[in-house]
Amino acid sequence: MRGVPLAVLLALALAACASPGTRTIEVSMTDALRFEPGTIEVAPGETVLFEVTNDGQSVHEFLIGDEGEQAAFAEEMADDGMAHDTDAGVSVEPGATETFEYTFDAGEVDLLAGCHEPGHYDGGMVASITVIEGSGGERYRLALPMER
Ligand SMILES: [Cu+2]
Repeated sequence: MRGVPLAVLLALALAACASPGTRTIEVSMTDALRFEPGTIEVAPGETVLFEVTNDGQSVHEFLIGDEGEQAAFAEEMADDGMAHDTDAGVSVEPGATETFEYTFDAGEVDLLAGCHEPGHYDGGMVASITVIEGSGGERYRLALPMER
């Protein structure tokens, strides 16, 4: 370590800590009323960048919530017929891609992602999201590059 300025060591240590290693998950939505992938596993407390692409001809949405929240989304859609634009997800025009970040709380289990365009959710346009200890491990490897 002699001859290496302390400031350089500190900078390296900070750089290592500053990398949150946010995982990106690509999701495709189709007019077959399906999400691909249909099941997603995340770690407690993990922040995921969702990259949601609409591969269909009609508008689709990707909204994260438990069963009660999905019911509320459906009700809102029935009330005003407006596509949603919330922290819980995105509404995506045909052929477009939207991104959003979502952090999964440690206490959340058995979440769903649903599309609430008329008839889509009931038609099976729902994906399951499971918060599992030990999944999404990449972020820990990425966050600790100096331990190799
Ligand atoms: Cu849809």
